[in-house]
Amino acid sequence: MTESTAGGIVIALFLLLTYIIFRLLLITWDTQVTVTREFMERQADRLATVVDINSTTDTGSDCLSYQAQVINSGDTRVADFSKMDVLVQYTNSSDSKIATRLDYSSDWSISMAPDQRDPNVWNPNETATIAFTIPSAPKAATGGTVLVVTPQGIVDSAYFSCTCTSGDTSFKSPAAQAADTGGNGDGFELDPTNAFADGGGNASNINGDDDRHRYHDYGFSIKNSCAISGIEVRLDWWLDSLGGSSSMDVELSWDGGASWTAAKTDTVESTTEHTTILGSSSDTWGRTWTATEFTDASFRARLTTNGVGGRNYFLDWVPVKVYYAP
Ligand SMILES: [Ca+2]
Ligand SMILES: [Ca+2]
Ligand SMILES: [Ca+2]
Repeated sequence: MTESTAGGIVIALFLLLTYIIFRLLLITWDTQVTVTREFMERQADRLATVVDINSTTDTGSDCLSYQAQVINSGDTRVADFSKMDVLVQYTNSSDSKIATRLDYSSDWSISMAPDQRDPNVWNPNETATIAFTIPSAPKAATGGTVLVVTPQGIVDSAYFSCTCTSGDTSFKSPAAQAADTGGNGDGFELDPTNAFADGGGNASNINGDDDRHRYHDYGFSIKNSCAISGIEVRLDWWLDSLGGSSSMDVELSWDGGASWTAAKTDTVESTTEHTTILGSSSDTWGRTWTATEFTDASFRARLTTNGVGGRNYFLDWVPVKVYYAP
């Protein structure tokens, strides 16, 4: 090998090494640039993303369902809602602190209206309705905080509460019944479920002096932020004949039949159906009630047919109306 050949090989190796190093630097530089550009784009997206919760409302009588009106006031559209987070925190009616992430589709959903541009995509300036359901009702007269987090990590929060507006349940029919002790122990033994509706046949208590019968499962749904201002029980009933000593009592229970109010009595006797309303919009039957005492598990109405002489008692309907106010 001549000296000049050896020199050429050294130079060639040097050039090859220089090229390899240069390529490696270039690749690293490209990667850095790409990473930096992606980061800058994400930051720009972030800065361009703004959501504002305009309002929240409760949409059910059970204080579990709410809606938040949220405007996309930034420049970024949101298409993948599964990457959004909706979180709530509040104190529930058992005094437990709840802080939880709600699951997309099962616990919350989103809809845009109007949604003319890109259906099912939340475009800038579109207002979305986020409907969410919380796992338990907030403590009476309190609310909670809902946080909406976009896929870019932008957060807005708002207060939600379950507010009571004055009203009444209208007369609700029972959907369950059972004979109670008293008299000969069989209550309205014939067709007791006929008292679930106005008309459509009647329940009968034959030779039924002093029998008792429970009606319940009225299906009330009263917000737990409401106070109870009155209770009415309607009786549509009559007798087989007048004796001057027959009447019908109603008592109410708030704990599934363990405890009862004092009785109210209809002393009107008739041999054709007559309607009496016991209680009133401002009569709470001698106690202070909570909304939860009207659930099917708790609320009961008990009828007693008072009399002598072996009267037959006929009952068409026994609905109950509850009045409530904030
Ligand atoms: Ca009977
Ligand atoms: Ca009737
Ligand atoms: Ca009936």
